[in-house]
Amino acid sequence: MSCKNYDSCCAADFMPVGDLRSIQLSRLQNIVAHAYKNVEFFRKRMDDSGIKPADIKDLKDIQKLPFSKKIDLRDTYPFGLCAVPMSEVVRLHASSGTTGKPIVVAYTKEDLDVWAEVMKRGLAGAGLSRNDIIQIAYGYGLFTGGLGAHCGSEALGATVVPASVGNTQRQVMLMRDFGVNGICCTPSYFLHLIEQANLAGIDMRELPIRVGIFGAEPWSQGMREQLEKGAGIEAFDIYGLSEIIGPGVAIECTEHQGMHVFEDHFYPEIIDPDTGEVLPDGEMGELVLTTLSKYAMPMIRYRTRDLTRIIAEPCKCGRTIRRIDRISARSDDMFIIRGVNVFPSQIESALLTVPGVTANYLIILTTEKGMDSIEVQVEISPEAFSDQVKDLEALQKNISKAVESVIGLRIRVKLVAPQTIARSEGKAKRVLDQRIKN
Ligand code: DLL
Repeated sequence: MSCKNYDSCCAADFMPVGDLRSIQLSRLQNIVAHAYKNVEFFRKRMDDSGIKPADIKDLKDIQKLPFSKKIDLRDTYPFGLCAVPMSEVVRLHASSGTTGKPIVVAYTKEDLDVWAEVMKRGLAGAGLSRNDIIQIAYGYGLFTGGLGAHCGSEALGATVVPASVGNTQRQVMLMRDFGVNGICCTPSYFLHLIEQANLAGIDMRELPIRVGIFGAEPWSQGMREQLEKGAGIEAFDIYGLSEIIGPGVAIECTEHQGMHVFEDHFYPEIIDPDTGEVLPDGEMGELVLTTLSKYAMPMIRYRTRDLTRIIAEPCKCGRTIRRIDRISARSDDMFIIRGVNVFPSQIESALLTVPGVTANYLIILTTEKGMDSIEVQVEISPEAFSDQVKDLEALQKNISKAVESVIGLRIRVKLVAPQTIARSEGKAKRVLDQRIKN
């Protein structure tokens, strides 16, 4: 076992696979019975599919259960999927999404304990402990990022700095003055923090910070390199979604070969997004999650829209819980341009292969002469700036070539000065779609 922090990790991460599968099965049977008994929506869906809780005899039987989707949460807004009386609900969170009403998620006291436990296991696996000071720079409020990371860090026994988002200069000051060792925030916000520190004459590489827990949005390997180099830290990818619990569904260990899913609480499947067919481990598809131990609002076979694959091979760290690969994209983020399907994450990966390009970029889609057109605005690092037009033109050409080789489309590249593109404090907005819709 090569986990450097085993003592503070939960043994559940390392339990024999057979034991894990039997825990999963008994929890699945319980949660399905609970959802069937207490939520009309699940009862009706299961009745319509001709399946009863007693039909779940094996983990494979999960495949008999119908899927649930975001629209189901919208249609039952706000509390239609609650499986316990409100007197048992101690917290609500909500995710705004892009349109209409938010989706609401509810937690019992025990649900919050599970959430804190998985976050604690994740932070411990990333090498943090009670001896560390952790700054939480995810937003606090209805968004699950802030409080999720907060309660997990407290459960770990670390010293928590509940900074929330914003007031970037002050965040840098707190990091320096308190001697913060770990930070939890979106990767795009951390990039902004590094920049602001540099502007204030502070080199983050000289601060005690050593671990970053980054998630809530897709980020590429190139982005990881920029964050690790810029701040002298080790960056960990953390995944989660409000509907399932919030952050802490899966997180990388120090091997950085995918994110371990806390499978004793969240059961992962990968399906073909078009047919709904369950795909074998290793194949790319849409992640479907079932909460095995969340009682206020259980979620059964929830289609996340996130595209990834399950990595079932044993991890060098010794954890027996399986991993998912980096979320390569969210199917909703895909845009179609001149008939080609493009994900913003593909563009980010290509951009960051070009030296001198920063991870501050914006994709602008417009209609020109009745045709879709794509422009990528990119900030280049101050060192890459040149007063020689030919240097800048060459850089522009390299970027354009790198992106074209990945997406197969010619794009226009506009180099913009540092600090031109709006920074976000939460999830970065990467695409501005100004196309004329027919
Ligand atoms: O973003 C929960 C969270 C907070 C996760 C902090 C990690 C850290 P939602 O606002 O409901 O919840 O958004 C969930 O964000 O379905 C993914 O599309 C995306 N997402 C979350 N983590 C990652 C990640 C929080 N590590 C949606 N990589 C999910 C890529 C991510 N996408």
